[in-house]
Amino acid sequence: MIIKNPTKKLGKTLALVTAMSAATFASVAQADWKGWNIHNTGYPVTVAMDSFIKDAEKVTDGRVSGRVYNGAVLGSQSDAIQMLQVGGIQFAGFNLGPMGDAVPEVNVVSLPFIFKSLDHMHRVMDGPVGDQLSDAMAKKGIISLAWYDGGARSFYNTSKPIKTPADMKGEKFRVMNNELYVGMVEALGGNATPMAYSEVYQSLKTGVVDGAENNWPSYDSSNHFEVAPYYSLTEHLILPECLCVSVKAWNGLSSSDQVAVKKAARDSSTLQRKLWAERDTESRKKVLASGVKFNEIKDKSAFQNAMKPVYAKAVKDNPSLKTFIDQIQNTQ
Ligand code: BDP
Repeated sequence: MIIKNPTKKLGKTLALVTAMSAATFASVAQADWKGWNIHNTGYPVTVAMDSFIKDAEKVTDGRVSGRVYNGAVLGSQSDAIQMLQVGGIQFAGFNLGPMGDAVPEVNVVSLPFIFKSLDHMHRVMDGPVGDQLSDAMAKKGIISLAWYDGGARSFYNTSKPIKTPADMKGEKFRVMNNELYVGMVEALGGNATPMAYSEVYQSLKTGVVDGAENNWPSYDSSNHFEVAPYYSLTEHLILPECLCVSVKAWNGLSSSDQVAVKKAARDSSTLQRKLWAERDTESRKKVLASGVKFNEIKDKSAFQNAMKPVYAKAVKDNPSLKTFIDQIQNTQ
């Protein structure tokens, strides 16, 4: 579901947080951090988040401690973004895709084909653009401590390879919660349904949707490959992920603890990127060996050209994106 009225939704979340037990708040005062994570045990983000919170405890002599709640048991990603903003949870590993509603500047990373490669994304996010996006997030209550990898996302579906945009006609694809992705799929000729990650497997299986899009590790770990065995290498999105902390939790730390916790976050990012590269290869091998029908798209220009109206609309809706687009395109 796209959140049409963020203020109303935020009110609901605030009520939810207020309703949380007093015990929760008492423990938060002792810096007992609750971490939201959408993935399961062993996934690169999960391992890195666990390593971060353990390190944070060590380097702050226990002034920060906590645990990561896997599998989105604390709520959907959109709910978690709002919980982080109001301090209902203290840290999270987020894909930046659904962050556009809360922090419009971040939508620049959701523009299809904006990054030329994973290395290019690293150079951008580890440079001034990444810093400016962090500043924009901080203004909305979210401190981004480090950028994690999320690979390249491609389309997959149940019945046929997507060789050109024409193959998307009549197909319904699940997208993450961001209107920009609805525009992206429609510009390619398909139909789009925003949906929580946890609902996608069943929806593919029962035909509620015909396809979805994701990177190799998530295509593998979600078992979507079992029900949607055609994977077409569009690589239309290279989405960074972030290790984020709520402003409330962050402001509760002394400045020396902030420095130490930030270092723990950066170290976890080094670990995550290494694990990501390994997992990307492993997952690809695994799903291909299990019979996934792989369609490599040598020339992606038809997909890229179809994105012009998506860029135009994004800039019209949010003129500040123009400078970010130029900066990213000018980053070698
Ligand atoms: C995965 C991301 C996760 C997203 C998920 C999705 O790591 O954060 O929520 O895709 O498609 O690759 O919803």
